Amino acid sequence: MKSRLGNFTFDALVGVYISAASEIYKLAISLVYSACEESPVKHFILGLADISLRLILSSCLRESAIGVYFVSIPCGTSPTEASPPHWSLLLISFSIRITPNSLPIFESISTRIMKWLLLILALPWVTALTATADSYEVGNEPAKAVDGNTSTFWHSEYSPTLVPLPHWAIIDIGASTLINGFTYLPRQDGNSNGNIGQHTIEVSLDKVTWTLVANATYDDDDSLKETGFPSVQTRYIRITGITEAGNRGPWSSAAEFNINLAPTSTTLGQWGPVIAFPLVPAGAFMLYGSGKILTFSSYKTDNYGGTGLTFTATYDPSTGIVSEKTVTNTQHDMFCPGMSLDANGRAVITGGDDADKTSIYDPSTNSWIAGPGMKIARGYQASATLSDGRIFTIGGSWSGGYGGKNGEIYDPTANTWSLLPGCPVAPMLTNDSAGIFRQDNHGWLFGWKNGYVFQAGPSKAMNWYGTSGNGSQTAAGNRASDTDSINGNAVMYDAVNGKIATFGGAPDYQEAYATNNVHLITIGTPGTTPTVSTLTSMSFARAFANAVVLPNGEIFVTGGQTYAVPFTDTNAILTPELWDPTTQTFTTLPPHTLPRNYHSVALLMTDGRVFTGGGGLCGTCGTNHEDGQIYSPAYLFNSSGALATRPVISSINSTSIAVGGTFTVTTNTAVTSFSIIRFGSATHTVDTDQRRIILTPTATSGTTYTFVLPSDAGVALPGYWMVFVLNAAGVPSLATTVKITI
Ligand SMILES: [Cu+2]
Repeated sequence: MKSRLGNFTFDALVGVYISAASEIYKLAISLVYSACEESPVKHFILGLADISLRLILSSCLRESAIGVYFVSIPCGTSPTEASPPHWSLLLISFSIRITPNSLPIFESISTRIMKWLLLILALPWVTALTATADSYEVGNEPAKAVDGNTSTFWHSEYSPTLVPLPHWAIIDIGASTLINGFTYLPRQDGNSNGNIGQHTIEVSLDKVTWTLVANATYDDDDSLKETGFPSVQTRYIRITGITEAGNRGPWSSAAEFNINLAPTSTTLGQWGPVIAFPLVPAGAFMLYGSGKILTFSSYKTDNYGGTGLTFTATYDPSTGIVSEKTVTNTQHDMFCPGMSLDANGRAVITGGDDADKTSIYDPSTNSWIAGPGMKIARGYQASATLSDGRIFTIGGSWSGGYGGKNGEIYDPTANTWSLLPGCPVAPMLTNDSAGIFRQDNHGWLFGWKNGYVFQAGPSKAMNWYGTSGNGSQTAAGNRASDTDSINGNAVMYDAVNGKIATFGGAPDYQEAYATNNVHLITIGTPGTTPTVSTLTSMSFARAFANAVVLPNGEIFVTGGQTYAVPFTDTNAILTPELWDPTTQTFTTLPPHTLPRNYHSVALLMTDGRVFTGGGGLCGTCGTNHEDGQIYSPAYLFNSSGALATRPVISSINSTSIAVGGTFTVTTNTAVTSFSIIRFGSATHTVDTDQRRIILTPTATSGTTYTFVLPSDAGVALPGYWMVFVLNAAGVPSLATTVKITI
C-alpha cells in the first residue's frame, strides 16, 4: 500500500497525527514496517518537529530550515499522547533547506528521511517487554517468552520441584500503554507439553489491581493464539494458565507472549482487534437483556450440511468471554435459516440444513425449545416479525425441495404455522441463472402496517404481502432501474417516514459482478406503490456485504466482494463505508482486518459499536473465519482521539411501553437527539429485525424528555428496542432497553 502525505510517499504510512499542542504545530508520521510482525520493533514514529502545518500543507513561499529527529514511542501511541520520557532523541537534528514548491526537493527529503529511518531500524534500540512468572525451569526463564525468538520458551518449573497448576506470567510493557489484544505463541519445538488451555488474561497499571479481560480456552496446537478486548490503558498483563491444553501434566509454557497496541487514529472510527471464536459465526442475533451476541454455525463449527444439532457461541462484550453451547434438543442444524426476533425477544430460527424445523431461543431463560415444523420445508427463506407479533416467511428453495415456497405464518401464541396461499412467491423471484434454487432466496422483508409485509428485494420487482386470512399479494413496482440484487442489503433507517435504503447485491447469487447501486425506497400505505430514487453509488460494488444502522441514522456498510463467489475471499472489500442520510453520500472508513463475505454477519451493539464476524463455513476450505471484530464509529471519540464522554440515560420511567404510549427519559446532561433501534439478527446479509425510529420530545423539563411512541405497531414493531440519546457532538449513550408491546 502506498500512502501519501503531501509530497511524501511511503510504502507503509498508516497514520498521520496532527496536533496543535502549542503555537507551533507538530506533525508526525507513523510507519509500520512489515518487519514489525517478526521483530520486537513494532512501530516507529518519525517526528518532524517545529514545522508549521502551513509549511507542509500549503508549500509556503519562503525558504526555511527544519530540524528532523526520530523518536520511538510505544506502538500505536500518537505523539501527542506519548508521555515525555518516550520522546527519546535518537539522532541529532540536522537541517534541510526547503525550496518553495520544489517537488524534487521534497522527494529528496523523503528519500533522506527513509534512509535515516532505515538506519534507525538497524539500531538495536527497542522498547522491550519484560516478563516474570510464578516459576520457571532453569534454561526456560520467563524472559524467553518475550525475547522475540520463537525457538526459545518459558516453561514452568518441573524439576527439582514439580510446581502445580495454575501458572501465571506477568508481562511488563514498561509504561502505561493503550492495548487491545494479547497473543500467545505456544512452544515451537514440536513438543506440546505446557500448551496453555483454559486461561485468564488480566491487565493492571500497578500490579496490584487487576482487571479481567479474557477467560477462555486455547486449542492444543502450536498456532498463534490471539485474544482481543476493548482498548485498555495498562502496563502489566497477567496470563494465568489454569489447565494444560492436552491434560498431559501440570505445566505451562510459551514461546512468545506479545501485546497488540490499539490503533489511535479515531477520525474515521476505529477497528478493535480480531476476536477468536470457536466457530464460524454465520448467523447471529442480539440478546436484549445483556447486549450479548449469540452466534451459530452448523452441525460443525467449520462446515455445514449436517442434521440434528448446531454449535453456538455467545460473545459477551462486557467481559470479552465467548461461551459455547451445542444445541441438540431441537434436533435442528440451523445452518442457512430464516430468522426473526419475535415480540418477546425470542429468536425464531427456521429451516436450513434441517429444512422444516423451527428452533426458538428465549433469552429470558437462556434456553432453546423446539417449535412446530413449518408447513413448507425451506432454506434461505427470509422471515419478518409483523405488527401483530406473528412471523411471516416466504421463499427458500436452497433446502427442502425446489419451488412453490409460498408464504406461511407463525403464530407464537398458538405456536402454529399456517399456509398463506394468497402469498405466492412467484412475483418476488429474481432471474438468477441458477434457477429456482437461488431465485427465491433472502427476501428483503419489512413488517409494516396492518399486518402487511413490504418486500423491497432482492428481486428488482417489489411487492406487498398481506397476512390476514389466506393472505394477499400486490405488486409494488420496480426498484427504479436497479437489477436483481441478491445478497445486497436493505435497511429501514427512518421507520416513521417509511425510509428504506438499499445497497448493492448482484444479479446472480454467484459468479456475478456485484453493483454499487444505492436506492431510497419510501413506503406508505400498504398496497400503494412506493417512491424510489436512485442515489449516489457506494464507493465499492458489494455482494455479501452487511449493513447496520447507527443511532444517528448513518448506515455502516461493511464487507462483501465485487464479484460474488461463495466460499472465496477473492475480490473482497475490506474498506467499509458510511452512508450519511442527510447528504446521501458515503465516507470510506478504515479497513477491517479479515474478509467478511459469504456467511458473514454484522449487528449494532448496545454500546453503539458494530460487531462483524464470520465468512466461510466450508470445511477444509481456506476461507473459514472463526472470528469477529468490532468497529467503534467516530462518534465515540473526541477530537483528541480519546474516548468521548457519553451522555448517560439515568432513568426511564417504563421499560415496557405500548405503541402510542408515552414515556420519559432522564439523562445526566443535556442531549439533542434521540432514536430507538430494534435489536437485530443477521445471516446471509439479511437483517429484517433492525429498524430505526427517530424520536422527538413532546416536552422537555431540565434533562427529562417526554416521548410518544408511534401509534402504529407496523412502524414500531413489537419486541425489544435500544433507546439511544445523543449529545450535541453526536456522542451516543449506552442504550437502555425497552419492550414495545401491542
Ligand atoms: Cu448459507
